[in-house]
Amino acid sequence: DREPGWWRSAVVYQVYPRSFADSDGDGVGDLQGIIDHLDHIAELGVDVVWLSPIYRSPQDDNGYDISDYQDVDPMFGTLEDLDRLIAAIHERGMKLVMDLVVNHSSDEHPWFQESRSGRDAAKRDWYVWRPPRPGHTGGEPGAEPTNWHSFFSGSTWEWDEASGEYYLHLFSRKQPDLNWENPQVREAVYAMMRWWLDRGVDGFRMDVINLISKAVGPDGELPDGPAKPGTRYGDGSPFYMNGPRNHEFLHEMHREVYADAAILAVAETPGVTLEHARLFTDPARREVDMVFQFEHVGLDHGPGGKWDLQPLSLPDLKLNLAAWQEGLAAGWNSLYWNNHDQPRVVSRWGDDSPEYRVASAKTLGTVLHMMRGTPYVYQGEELGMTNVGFTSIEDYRDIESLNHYREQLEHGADPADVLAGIAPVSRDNARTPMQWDDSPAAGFTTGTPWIAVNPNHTEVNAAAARRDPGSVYHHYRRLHELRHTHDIVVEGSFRLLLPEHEQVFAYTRTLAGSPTLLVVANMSSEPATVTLAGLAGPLAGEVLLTTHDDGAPAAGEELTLAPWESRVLLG
Ligand code: ISL
Repeated sequence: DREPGWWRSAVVYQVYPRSFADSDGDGVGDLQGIIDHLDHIAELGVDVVWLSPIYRSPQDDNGYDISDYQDVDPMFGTLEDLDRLIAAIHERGMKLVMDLVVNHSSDEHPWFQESRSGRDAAKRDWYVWRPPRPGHTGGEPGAEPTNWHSFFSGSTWEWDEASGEYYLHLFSRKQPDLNWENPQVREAVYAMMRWWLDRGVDGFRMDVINLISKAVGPDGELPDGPAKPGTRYGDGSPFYMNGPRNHEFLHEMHREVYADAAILAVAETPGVTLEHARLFTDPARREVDMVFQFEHVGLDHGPGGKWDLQPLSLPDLKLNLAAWQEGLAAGWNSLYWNNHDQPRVVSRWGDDSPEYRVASAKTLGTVLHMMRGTPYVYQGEELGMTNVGFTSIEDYRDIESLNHYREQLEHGADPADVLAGIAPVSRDNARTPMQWDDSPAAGFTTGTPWIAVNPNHTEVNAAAARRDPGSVYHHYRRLHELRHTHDIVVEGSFRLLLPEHEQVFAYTRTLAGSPTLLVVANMSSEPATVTLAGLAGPLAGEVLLTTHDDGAPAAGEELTLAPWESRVLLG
């Protein structure tokens, strides 16, 4: 019952199972917890649930290190629980997208166990093994085959004393990269994907799928990258991002797995350019339906990268999103502020003070959801959940934050400075437990949560939000309703207005045979006045959605907005 292109009018809700709902009191979320709370998701009016990994895993990177692709980790439940979840999702008219993590596996996967057993092992070539740098002894600093810096700090190469070679891991040493050059690897992945489709899932979110093709030379050589400031490593990304055979591999996957299945295939693609995104998503090329691009979530990174967060320039954000709206006008965008890797948007680009938290969360939602593409809502975003504000390294759980802290201290950095860099951006901001109610563990668990609950759950929680018609939750519900009732929200062409304005994000959507849709949003904590030339009609049109019921009327082409006020108008 999947029509081709069904995802164009869909809204996706991401569940991070570990932090969503714990049904058995062990402090970790599980599949039964998701089943118990499915009505919260269904009543929000979303169409698709995307589940972060629930597969068997040593949990070095919270499940993004998989040791069995065809089983559920006991921490989350059983395959039978998953079958019940799939059925419960389908019963409510929703679909299920699974995370697909095949750039790497766990080092505890039987494939890797076999591969590391010796240089002549049958599966040796399923992973990326290389000898030490010529003239060096394996295991000594500087002997790594390339100078690449891992996403999770340190080298991307781990020395394996027993078999006398290094293996590649772009992420943690417990996440060895699979060798996509080997056709047996690709066939094993495709077979596994077909098995999941037969089990009833409706799509895949493909983890770092634009890192699978490494720029391997004719003799297997991999080049050094340019030096990375502040580390003793180099940037290897030119040799593994959007690599030489990336499109070929995705085209092959499409042909071998889902050519006729009308699934949702969304590629997570850090470092993707608009040019590559066009190729990945061009329907004629038969690769994937849409990509997650990372340019907009990199705009506030300073010279020191993500740990050096800077204030956002609104004109930069508008220009960037407009470039993607226009650049993929013939294709399709995914739209997101949040996921399990990003800090909470209301703290990052909104105003999480008691005065403006609700209005800024709503306005951020409006600006994103009225664009062209498929919106993704991350659990808790619909409540306006905020960053957690941890002050001690003991509070953190995320391997990326912990490794960065350790690496910086080794380089002599001041611990307080490093902590200050981590706090606003750590992935753990997204991973504190879902706030269901105002009870001590926020209704997430009857036990001790694996990571601390945000203390503001006494105010910010689902029970309170569902009772309050003025909540972020009900605003998101209306945004989803607009997408489902107005073709122009799905298909209309996008045009940015007032690109230089420092406070206001405004744009139109137009569609033949429809009045113009106008979005005008004050993205600041000060009042703002704008003149929208030629738009007096839409400004005086029907109000489809607003954050402030008592907003000032437009005076011709001029409008004054309260702090964080936004309006969606049709006229
Ligand atoms: O989180 C990031 C920056 O803080 C990204 O660089 C992130 O590591 C990158 O987008 C890849 O993310 C995905 O693959 C990782 C996993 O840790 C992330 O949770 C996942 O979303 C490795 O599987």
